[in-house]
Amino acid sequence: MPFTKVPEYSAKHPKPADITYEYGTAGFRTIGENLESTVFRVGLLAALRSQSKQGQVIGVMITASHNHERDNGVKLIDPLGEMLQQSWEAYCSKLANAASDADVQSVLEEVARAEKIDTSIKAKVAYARDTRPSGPLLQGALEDGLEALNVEATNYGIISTPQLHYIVRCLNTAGTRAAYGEPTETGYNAKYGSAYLRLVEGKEKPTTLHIDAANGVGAPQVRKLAESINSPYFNIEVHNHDTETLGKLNIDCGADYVKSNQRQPAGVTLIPGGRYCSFDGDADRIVFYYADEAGRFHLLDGDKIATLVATSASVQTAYANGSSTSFIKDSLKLPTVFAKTGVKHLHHEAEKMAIGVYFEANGHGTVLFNPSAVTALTNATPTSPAQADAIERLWALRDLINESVGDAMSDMLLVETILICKQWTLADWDQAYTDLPSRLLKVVVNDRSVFQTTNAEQTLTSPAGLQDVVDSIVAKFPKGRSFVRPSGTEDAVRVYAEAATRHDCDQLAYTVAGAVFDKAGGRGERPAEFL
Ligand code: G16
Repeated sequence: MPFTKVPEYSAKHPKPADITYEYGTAGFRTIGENLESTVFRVGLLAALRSQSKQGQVIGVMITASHNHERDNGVKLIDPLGEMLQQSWEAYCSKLANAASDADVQSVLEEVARAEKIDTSIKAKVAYARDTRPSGPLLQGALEDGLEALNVEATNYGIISTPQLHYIVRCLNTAGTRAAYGEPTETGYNAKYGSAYLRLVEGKEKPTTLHIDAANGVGAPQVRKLAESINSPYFNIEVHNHDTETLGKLNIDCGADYVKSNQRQPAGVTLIPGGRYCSFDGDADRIVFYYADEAGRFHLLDGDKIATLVATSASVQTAYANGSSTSFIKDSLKLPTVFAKTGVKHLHHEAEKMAIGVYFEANGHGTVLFNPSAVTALTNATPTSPAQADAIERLWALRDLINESVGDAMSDMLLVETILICKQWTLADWDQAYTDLPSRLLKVVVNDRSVFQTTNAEQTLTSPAGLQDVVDSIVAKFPKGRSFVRPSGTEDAVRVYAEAATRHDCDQLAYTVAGAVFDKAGGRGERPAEFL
């Protein structure tokens, strides 16, 4: 029987009785030391997922990305490097919550039956982790899960999340017409670095790009990318690169900090005319920023990246600043659609477009070329040297983009390419439109599962009556917009607000957050009253 060894292995990684796990926005996320049983079980499920895909390689990434260092997480990556098919998320949650070691075996049997899995197929898994202190413990648990089901497993070490997505896609497409590249770190750097140079060489060289690496895995990885590119066209200085000292990851730095606080990270002094960007802890998000002559901070977030890149349709979430949506529709005259938060939702919408651009405001996104666009490019016959050059540049552009998932390093090279080709400074790019003032707050409540939403998460359907309260508050503010949704990566409810002025925006955000706290079981400190 394929699963007979499972209970014995499972006994080494007992599930804490009082915790219920849920596969959320980007897999399981919680305090690292509470995740051992879950990561072990994800290893088991990765094996079944691989068998259900006729032995293609499935990825397992251990990371909690932008979250605090004490947190950790784990997610599965499907064969083309995309997020796990959503119908399997329920299996993940069920397995993670199985009460006993025997139940773990029963759930596996149930999944194998439901999905008609041939368990004699050799399962293959590629795994990696970020720099978090709980990483080695969780990696050990994962390896036990893989061993229990005799999986052919490869450890890719400490790499960025998008690098593992890339590697999984490379492994499963090797030797086919869709071959994506060499499934190694070196192959990743060579692919993206050479595409970048093909696009920018011969143009004017950019000035230094200052990178805040959030004291995470992006620091060593972007340095390796720079060594591989080895050109004055990629001249970087890496800040917040301490991955050794405990307590530094994502603290007062990184893309999430910069976006949420709308200020530069600690450890970086902004000089007017300088060029800056921040990665998050696992290097799947990026935001840019600069200081103007008066020293004022200006943020170029995922919305701004989308408008820089968009030549075709785009996908946004409710967090997209209202000004960016108006700019895409009214000035670029491009269609834009809304999806729920989480790149897994945006990715699927973008797949429906010929060239689909999707970015979350937090800096997580990419560009997808669907098969019809690739066929058109393949069949295009140039009738002039200029057309031949344009086609060649489009191929290089496609090679520059990590289509499997949002990727800070690939996105950074994409933005640099566009800025170099247009000869734009960050301030030039920023001119396109002015963001409405916005604010994102967190409210801790007793039970965030009571928060249910519809309309791409912009409208609450539960708790009963709360949406009416939000609507009545919003109505008082010119250009006001606010929504409330439960986070899928943290134990909190998020409140987003934007309005015509900074004062109105903050008042709106804190009033809505206060109403959530009062009417839906707020815990701890009430969101500070805005005066
Ligand atoms: C993850 C997801 C993103 C999402 C973010 C916040 O980011 O990949 O798509 O926007 O969480 O999600 P939530 O508001 O549900 O907590 P990351 O960078 O942490 O992987």
